Amino acid sequence: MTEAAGRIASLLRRADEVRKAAASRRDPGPVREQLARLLGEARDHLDEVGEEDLRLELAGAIARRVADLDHEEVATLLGPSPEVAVAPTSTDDPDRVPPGQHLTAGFPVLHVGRAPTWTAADVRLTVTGLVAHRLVLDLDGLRALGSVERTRDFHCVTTWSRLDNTWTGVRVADVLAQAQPRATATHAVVSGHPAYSTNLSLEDLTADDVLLAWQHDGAPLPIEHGGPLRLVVPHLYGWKSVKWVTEIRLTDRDVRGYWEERGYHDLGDPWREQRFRGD
Ligand SMILES: Nc1nc2c(c(=O)[nH]1)N[C@H]1C(S)=C(S)[C@@H](COP(=O)(O)O)O[C@H]1N2
Ligand SMILES: [Mo]
Repeated sequence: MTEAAGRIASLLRRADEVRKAAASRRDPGPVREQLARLLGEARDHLDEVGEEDLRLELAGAIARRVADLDHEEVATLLGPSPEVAVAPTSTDDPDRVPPGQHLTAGFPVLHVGRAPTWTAADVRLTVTGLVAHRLVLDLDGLRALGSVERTRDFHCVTTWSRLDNTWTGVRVADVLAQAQPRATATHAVVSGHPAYSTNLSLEDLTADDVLLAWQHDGAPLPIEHGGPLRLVVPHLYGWKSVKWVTEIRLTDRDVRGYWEERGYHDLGDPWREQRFRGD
């Protein structure tokens, strides 16, 4: 290994140690600054790495940590939602918590940009792309398609999981049955306010517990958690569960969304710890 590569590797090791020690801190601000500095320094040495494969590998290792830092910054800014009931923080069933996750009693609020000030009357969901019937549905139109309840755990890639969330809403499968996907449709891009999006396979999107939800734990979905209407995809990491959802677009290929563009995994299965591309 070249000198520069060795230097980068040791900066990344230090960054990982700093990050581990930070988990118990109350004020993560200074730790984030320290991490950003270490990662910035590591990046500064990249051009000195002569061998291309090694340079790319190190660039990827740095980029993953930067993406994680960005994501966490958004999370910490908003803090847990106070109005939501306390969730269990322990379970007898070790198989219920995916690898690398810990349980949280609260419900952290996590999003890029600002929450909208929508009421139920503002909900418009467009279902478009490779469908026989393009749909524009308001909340009443969605409710008319049938309402179901599913109690599921929620896993965010920033390592918190919240157990026993009861969601009420319409199954995406039932909405798509109205739109009639064309035979060529294999994936979807789901978009939400203000400029958020994510990619999903049609198979993931039409699972029985994937809902467009308007209630959480028996109460109207709070705006900070994506109310009046959000997507819930319990079997994948939380970034797939688009809040303030506005559009489902069916495609014949996998088109990356907001976090996938920034290095997160295209699939995002918490049980296989698919956090970043290549995991
Ligand atoms: N519109 C929108 N939806 C979003 C996000 C976002 O930034 N914007 N963040 C995602 C991420 S990373 C997570 S973990 C969950 C968090 O949902 P919560 O705030 O209800 O906990 O929302 C997801 N949906
Ligand atoms: Mo997340």
